[in-house]
This record gives sequence, C-alpha cells and structure tokens, in this order.
Amino acid sequence: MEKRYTRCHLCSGGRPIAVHLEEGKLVATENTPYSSLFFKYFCPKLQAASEIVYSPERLKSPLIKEVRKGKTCFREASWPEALDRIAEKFESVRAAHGAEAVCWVSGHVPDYGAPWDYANRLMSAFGSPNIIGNGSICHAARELAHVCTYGAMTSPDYSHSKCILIWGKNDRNCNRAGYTQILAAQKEGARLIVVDPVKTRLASRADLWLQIKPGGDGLLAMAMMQTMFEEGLYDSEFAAQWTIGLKELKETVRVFTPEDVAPRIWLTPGEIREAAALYAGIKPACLSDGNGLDMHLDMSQTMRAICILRALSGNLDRKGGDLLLKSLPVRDIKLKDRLPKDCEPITAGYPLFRGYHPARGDHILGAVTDALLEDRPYPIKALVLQGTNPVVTLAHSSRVLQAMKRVGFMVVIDLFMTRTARLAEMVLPASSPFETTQFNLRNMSAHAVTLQDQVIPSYEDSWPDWRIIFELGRRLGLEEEFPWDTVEEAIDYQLEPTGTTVEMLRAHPSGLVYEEMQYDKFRVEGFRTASGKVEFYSESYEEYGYPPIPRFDDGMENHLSFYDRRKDFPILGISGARSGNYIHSQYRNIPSLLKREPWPYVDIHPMDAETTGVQENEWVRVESPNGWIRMKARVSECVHPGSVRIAWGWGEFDADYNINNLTDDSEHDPVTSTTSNRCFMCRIVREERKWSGSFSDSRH
Ligand SMILES: Nc1nc2c(c(=O)[nH]1)N[C@H]1C(S)=C(S)[C@@H](COP(=O)(O)OP(=O)(O)OC[C@H]3O[C@@H](n4cnc5c(=O)[nH]c(N)nc54)[C@H](O)[C@@H]3O)O[C@H]1N2
Ligand SMILES: Nc1nc2c(c(=O)[nH]1)N[C@H]1C(S)=C(S)[C@@H](COP(=O)(O)OP(=O)(O)OC[C@H]3O[C@@H](n4cnc5c(=O)[nH]c(N)nc54)[C@H](O)[C@@H]3O)O[C@H]1N2
Ligand SMILES: [Mo]
Repeated sequence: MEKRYTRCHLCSGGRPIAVHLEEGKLVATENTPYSSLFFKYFCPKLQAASEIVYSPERLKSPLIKEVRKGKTCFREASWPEALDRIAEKFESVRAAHGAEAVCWVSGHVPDYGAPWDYANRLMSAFGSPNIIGNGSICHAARELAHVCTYGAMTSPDYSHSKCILIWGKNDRNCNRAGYTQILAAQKEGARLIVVDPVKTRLASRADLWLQIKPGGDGLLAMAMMQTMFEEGLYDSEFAAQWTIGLKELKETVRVFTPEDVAPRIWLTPGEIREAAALYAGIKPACLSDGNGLDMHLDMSQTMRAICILRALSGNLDRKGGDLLLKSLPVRDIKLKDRLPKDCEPITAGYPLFRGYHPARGDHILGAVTDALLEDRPYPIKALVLQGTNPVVTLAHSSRVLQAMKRVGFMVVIDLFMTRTARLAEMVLPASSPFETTQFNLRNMSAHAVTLQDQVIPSYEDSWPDWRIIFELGRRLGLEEEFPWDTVEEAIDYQLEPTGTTVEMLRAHPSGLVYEEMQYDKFRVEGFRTASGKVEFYSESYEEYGYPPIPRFDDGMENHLSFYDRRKDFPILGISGARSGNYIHSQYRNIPSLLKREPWPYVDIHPMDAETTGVQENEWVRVESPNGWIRMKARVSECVHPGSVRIAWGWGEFDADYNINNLTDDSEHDPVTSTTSNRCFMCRIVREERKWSGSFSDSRH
C-alpha cells in the first residue's frame, strides 16, 4: 500500500492527512497530527473519503442541456465544445450588454482556496467586476468587524488559554482539531464559557453556558463591557495606550446594565456578571466567534461589539489569548486594477465591505438574487456558479429558484448534479479535493504553511477548478494572464514574493514554518487600522456613514425575520448546528454517512410539545410566511421554550426538508448585505399524514 500526504479539503477545518492508495486508488485515510497541540480525532466524512471520491453519482463529463423531441435533457459533451460555447456566450453578452452582465459566484468551497483568486483574475481580465463569494453569510462579514477594530482577524489560542469563551460556534462538529485543543486545555484547568441558544455537546461541557436569545449577542457584549467598566475588570493600561474612542465607548455602554439587558435576552443579570468576571478576570483568555453570529440582520454591529469586548479584555496577540497571525505575503493575482474605474458592480451599495481586505475580494452575496430577479441595479445575462448550491443554501429558496430560472445562461461547476445544477444550461464536472493541488487561504498562516496536494488522478473526465478557469481564460484571449501549463507553475508565481515553492511545501506536508510565532507585535508595529490603534470608535464605519460605535437602540426583535407576524408565527426558529456527518447541502448521497444520520430533526422544548401536541419522532410541518418544510420532531430541553432548532443542509436530499424554504431575503444588514438565515419567526403544525415512506422528491 502506498501512502501520500495532503491537506484535507472536505471542509474548511481541514488538517494534514495521509491517504492510503492501492493500485492508484484511494482506499483509506488518516489524520496526521502535526504538532503536539493537535490530537488524532475521528471525522466521519474523512473516513468516507473513498465513497465520496468514487461515488457513482459523480459527474463524469461536461453536460450541455438541449431539447430533444420536446423534452429537455442533458447530453455529454467534450471539454473543448463546452468551453468554446461558454467563451462565445461571454463574448456575445459583453458585446450586447457590457462585460458586467457576466457574473461569477463562488461558494464556500473555492472561496477558501486559490480557485477563488483564479476566478477573480479571469473576471477582472474579462472586464466584469461581478465576482462574488459567500462571505456575507459566512466568515468574511465577521472578519470585517475584526479588521475595522484591530486590523486583522484573531485566532483563538485554545492550547495555551486559561479561559475559553466560545460564542456562536460549535467546534465539536465543525472544527474537530480545535475541539481536541479545547478538551486538552480544559484538562489543564482552563475554564470554558459557551454562548449559544442551544445546549450543544460543547455547551454541556462548559463551566458557564449562557443560553442567549438568538440575535441578543450585541446586547450581551455591551452589558459585559458595562460590567467590566463598572467593576474595573478591563485592561485599563492597554485601553489607555492602544485604543481610540474609550471615552465614547464608556458613555455608550453605560445604559446597557445587566439588569436592563438580561430579561431581553433570556439571561439573568447574575449570569452576565459572572461571564464578565470569568472572562475578564482570568488571564490569558481567548474569545472565539463563529457562524452563529453571521447570518443576522444586525451582525455588523453585533460583531463590532464583540471585537471591542475582546480588545478591552487585554488579550489581543497574547499567548493563550487572541492571536493576530501573520499570513504568507503571497502575490495578489486578482488583477482588480485592470477593471475600468467607472465600472459599477452589482454590489456597489456596500462600499466598506467591498474594499475591506485586499486579499479577500467581494462577498456581497445579498446583492445577487436581486440582480438576477429584478435587474437591480442592472440585468445579469450569464451566470457561473462554482462550488455552490444556492437553491438550497441561500435564504428564501423559492425566490432563489425563480432567480436561477430567469438567467438566460447559467453554468454550474460541481462534483454532483445538484438541484442548482439541474437548472443550468451547462454543468462542468470538477475534480474532488484529493484530485487537485491548490493552496488555500486558510492554510497560509506564516507559522505553518501547508499545501493541498493531488494524491489521485482526476475521476473520469472531471477537471480541477484551476484547469477549467485557465482553459476558459485562454479561449477568451487571455493567454498572457493564464500562461501556466500546470497548477504548480501558477502556485509558484503566486508564492514568488515569499521565496517558497510548491516543492518546498511538498517536502513539509505537516507545515512549513515561514516565520516563528511572535506575540505583542502591536507594541512595535501598531495595529493595522487607519489610526494604528484599536478602534473602539471606528473611523472606517464613520467614513461610510455607519455608526462608529455599536448601537442597538432600535430593538433587537426588529432584526428577527417576520417579527411583525409573530401573532401567527409565534415560535423562534433557529437554523441548527452543522452536523459532523455532512457539509452543508453535501453528502446525503453517501450511503455510510446517511446511515449514521438518516433524518433531519426539529428540536422542540417539552413545554411547546405539550401546547402544540407534538410527539417525539412524529413528522411535523414548520411554516413561515415564506414557505414550509417537514421534519421529524425531537422533544428536547436543549432549546429554550418558545424556540425550535431546525436541522440544516437537508434541502438537496429532499426539497421539503430545506430550512431555506422558511428564511427571508427581503432585508439585509446595511453594512454587509447579510440575510437572516439563522433565525426567524415560524410555527409548528402536526402533520395529518403519517410518514408513508414515499415522498415525491425524496431519496429515502
Ligand atoms: N461537519 C461540518 N463542518 C463544517 C461545516 C459543515 O457544514 N459541516 N461547515 C464549515 C463552514 S462553511 C462553516 S461557516 C463552519 C461553521 O462552524 P461554526 O462557526 O462552529 O458554526 P455552527 O456549527 O453553525 O455553530 C453555530 C452555533 O451557533 C449557535 N447559534 C445559533 N444562533 C445563534 C445566535 O443568535 N447567537 C449565538 N451566540 N449562537 C447562535 C448554534 O446553536 C450553533 O451551536 O463550519 C465549517 N465546518
Ligand atoms: N439557513 C441557513 N443557510 C445557510 C447556512 C445555515 O447554517 N443556515 N450556512 C451558510 C454557510 S456558513 C455557508 S458556507 C453556505 C454554504 O453554501 P454553499 O457554498 O452552497 O455550500 P454547499 O452546500 O456545501 O455546496 C457546495 C457545492 O460545491 C461542490 N463542490 C465540492 N467540492 C468542490 C470543488 O472542489 N470544486 C467545485 N467546483 N465544486 C465542489 C459540492 O458538491 C456542493 O454541491 O450556506 C449558508 N447558508
Ligand atoms: Mo460557512
């Protein structure tokens, strides 16, 4: 048996792994702890890698839709035919409507890899500013608050921490390596605080679990700061020397007393004070924020408040605190300066978020459905969807479905024929992460740079994302921009300023240390904000007309979707934690994973089960003003009375299980365009019809 090394890319938490090959085929995988700070852990998806890679449902060749004898179907096509057609379409759209009428959307998969940079390069060179990632509902919108507050996103140093505050995050399911570090730190005596409306397995391990009302996080952060000021628990020396806006902040948080805030967010004043005392009283402490804080209508203010709290505690860039990691200084290959200055993107309404980070690009996903469906601010005539399944994963699915049906020409690049792909004119088969070499932004921390390396040949006639983009570029006359024959050449070009090469990375599968870890860098370099200090008062927010100090004076409830319809929809629905068995809409077609978790559940509190008459394990309907879904009920005290947790990601498996049938996209966070996929008002109705075993569109 042969053994090869790569970096797992089945999810964003990917770590170095080894794969075992027999006659060139992947037969087994193992994770390879690359430092004493990480431990081996079990990941069901990684265990199922060979099933994923060799799934009979993988796309085998490019497919082109055509009408034959009145019936619409896909036929197999060669790569040259498919790519020629796309290039012709791009050019005819550019001639008739301008290059900006071509839009490219990437999901979370390419988004955390170099294929995102390649797609950006392609679109810039072609002349369209509309290349959009999904960061407004995932990560980037949170990162904006970090960047505006202290110049870069922090990374929690779990291993050396004495107090770990996990906020809207569930590392047990989503970041197994991080979870092993949390457990190890706990063994060494670290205290754990979890802020989550649901009693997750991680929350049950906490010394203090704050069962917050969804969306109440900004208020909690303000009340914790109020307590810290009142009781002298903040790092006054750091605040005096390294921050701007301390006076304004003190003045603003004054009214957010625990007594005022607690009843609004399902907590007691005592819990808020205890959290503040634990978090601010133990050093070093780290604060880890997660996706539970994304996908709210006021997430930009909430995240600013949490980032300010983090800075106020005095743990920034301290060992065991919130590290400001250095990234590898790779070349920016996105060619944004090629775009004509007067070329307005469809995302122009969100200028701060568009430009917040030179390496990131545009993540204003909230603008896409409007442009497709309502020609706002102008029509999109051709759309490429790379590694994303928006019909399932974007808010308000029925509207997204209409939008996708309305585009004149749509291309999907994916491993499988998804619900979104079925709507496309053309579907291109992408290679799996084991079949391609790429570097991923997340793995570019200068303190351990790792490479995702090709360990098996591409499946059938699938191509890696990079090759699809390079070949399309050449067909658009962009040979100069895409001169590379291999991905290694392209990566070496991007790595050139660092003196690192693919070969060097291959020689260090568990991570190449580019620079030793340093702490307290701000004492020498300052912070990478306009003022060089931590901005409690954000000058960038002010410049763009947003409140420079977080404000929560218009009532948190107004930020819940359908709050005005609460008489008819009295229950607060929470989009549930991700399952360790799946990634978003993916992998319910993998038999061993489906066997581990065959049903989607809605968790309902015993009190609500009693009032609604819902019984354990029966099928129920969850309804919102935008649609309905059906799921099995699980009666559980893990949720607060008056709220339900709804399983996430099942809409690809069965359209009737799609939580985004319920969510809404008519409102957006004004700074980041974020929609409220996370929580909304809904109601539970018992299903008259018992489960009969045959849904129209189910794969059970
Ligand atoms: N197995 C697996 N791993 C994954 C993924 C996957 O799909 N499957 N996806 C990857 C991706 S793209 C992402 S973004 C990450 C996400 O990973 P995390 O950042 O850990 O996010 P979630 O797992 O969604 O957990 C969010 C938690 O927030 C809680 N929550 C919900 N609403 C609120 C609220 O209003 N306030 C607070 N304080 N908490 C709230 C939820 O109950 C949940 O426990 O995981 C990555 N890793
Ligand atoms: N209500 C609600 N909505 C949510 C969320 C939620 O928790 N609740 N979570 C949000 C979050 S955090 C995220 S990140 C998004 C995720 O939304 P999407 O980005 O749409 O994520 P997936 O459903 O994982 O779809 C990814 C697709 O990429 C394909 N793929 C896998 N690997 C590759 C590859 O290497 N190349 C290519 N070209 N394709 C590949 C997969 O087969 C899959 O069809 O959903 C968001 N939407
Ligand atoms: Mo995400």
